[in-house]
Parts: sequence; structure tokens; C-alpha cells
Amino acid sequence: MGFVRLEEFRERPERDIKKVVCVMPAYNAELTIEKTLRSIPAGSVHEFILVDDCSKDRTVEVARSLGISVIPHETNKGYGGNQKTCYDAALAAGADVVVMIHPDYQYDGRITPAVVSLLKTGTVDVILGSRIRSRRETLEGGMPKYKYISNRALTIFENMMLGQNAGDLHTGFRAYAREVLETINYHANSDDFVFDSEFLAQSVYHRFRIGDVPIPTRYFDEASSINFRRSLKYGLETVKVMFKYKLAQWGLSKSSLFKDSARPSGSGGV
Ligand SMILES: Nc1nc2c(ncn2[C@@H]2O[C@H](COP(=O)(O)OP(=O)(O)O)[C@@H](O)[C@H]2O)c(=O)[nH]1
Ligand SMILES: [Mg+2]
Repeated sequence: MGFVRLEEFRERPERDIKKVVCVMPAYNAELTIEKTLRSIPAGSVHEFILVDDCSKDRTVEVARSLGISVIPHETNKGYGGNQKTCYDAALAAGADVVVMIHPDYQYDGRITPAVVSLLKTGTVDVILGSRIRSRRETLEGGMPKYKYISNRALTIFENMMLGQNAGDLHTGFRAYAREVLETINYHANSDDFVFDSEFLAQSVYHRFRIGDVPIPTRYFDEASSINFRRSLKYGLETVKVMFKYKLAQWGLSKSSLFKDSARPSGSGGV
């Protein structure tokens, strides 16, 4: 009793993954794009798309010289606005799986093929690269103490609100099956950093299965630019999103965040 019947497992077939697209939401990343790109094992990604959010440095030129697709924003839209362009472009390119990685060489891209394999099994829909396996490893990796403490507190609170058990809900390495991006109404999200928290609440609301895998990370100047004030704003906004999720889950309100996407499935979303 209470066990999942074998037939139910069989109802979740393997995903047919023909195309893996890696998107990179970039802002002032000229020094780290190439290293990030090279950290991803050859052959595990079919197309790279970098969206530049009107960087002040040579991000666009460097990315073009590496031969990847580049979409420049004419004005600075913010981190969430950048991801909207990333996902629209990945869907339009026919991605079956989309891997999002910050191009700041903070996240070890070597886990990419393993993450794609996991999505291929059909046992998970959203994968988060977790920077937090143990306190010692994370702090030795250079995560500032205040970021570690606020990440832990916020992640624990979000896990409780969302009924999840993920290690790091604020990571810059994520992977999604196509249907996640087709279902979630991410154009209703913020253009700022809280986009990420909204996206997770939406994933849970739509009953996508979230899993995490450990990812080694490095902290150095170029890999971490967000200051305390912006982190605080992000934290407070994330708390607000969790309450919006609860209200929607209880049927007391339905914010546009939790509406289905109007995008037709199976076609590009641009
Ligand atoms: N689009 C956009 N991205 C930004 C902006 N500021 C920072 N980012 C990106 O947001 C991501 C996370 O920022 P980061 O400073 O690395 O945060 P941390 O690694 O968590 O300390 C990085 O990929 C940055 O390039 C911005 O104004 N616009
Ligand atoms: Mg970073």
C-alpha cells in the first residue's frame, strides 16, 4: 500500500532528446564566457545562445568570436528580462532540453551531460545545480558568509512553502525539459532577479518534478557582482512570491504568474 505501481513508472517514458540548447544570460561577461563555454564537454550541447543585456564591456564581440549565437538587447532589461529572451530563443531553436548557465565561470559545466541524461530518463523535469553540499565546502569555495546564511534561510523557507526539498534554490545552473518552458507563463514574471523564484513557484504549481545535482562552484570578482542591497531586495521579493504561490495553490487568487502559457505547444515561442 502506498507504493507506486510499476505500471505508473512505465507511464513515464524516456524523453526523446534530439536537441540540447545551452542559454547564457550575460552581463559584462567578456572575461569569463570562453572559460564557461570550454567547461561544458564537447558534444553535450548542440547550440549555444548568449543573450547580452547591453553589457558595458566586449561581451558581444567575444561571444561572436567564439562562433555561438548572440542576441544583444538594445537596452538593459535586467536578469529576468534576459532569461525571457533566452527561453524564447531556445524554444524557437527547437530545444528539447534547455540548460541555463551563468557565463561567469562560477559553475562547473562538466555536469552538463549527466544532467541531460537525467532529464532523458523522464524521472525529472527541472534540474537545479546545487552549490550547497556541505557548509565547509561551500564556504571554502568562497561563497560570502552572508550569502551562505541568507541562501540557507531562504531555501529552507521556500522548501517549506513549496513542499520541496532542494539544496539551493538560487543557483545559476538550471536545466529544463521543453514542456516546462512551454507550460509556464514566464513572460508574466519580473525582469529582475526574482524571476528565478517565480519560475520555481510556477514549476511546482504546474506539478513539474524538481531535482538537484551537486555542482562545484568558484567565487571570484567576476563571478559575483550582486551587492548586499540587491540581494536583500531579491530575498524580500522571493518571500512575497511564496505567499502568492500559497494563495494560488489554495484557490484564493490566481496571479497571472500561475496562468498557463498561451504559447502553442510544439512550436517556437517568439
Ligand atoms: N541581465 C543582467 N544580468 C545581471 C545584471 N547584474 C548581474 N547580472 C547577472 O546575474 C547573474 C548573477 O549575478 P552574480 O553577481 O554572479 O551573483 P552571485 O554569483 O550569486 O553572487 C550573473 O550571471 C550576472 O551576469 C544586470 O544588471 N542585468
Ligand atoms: Mg555569479
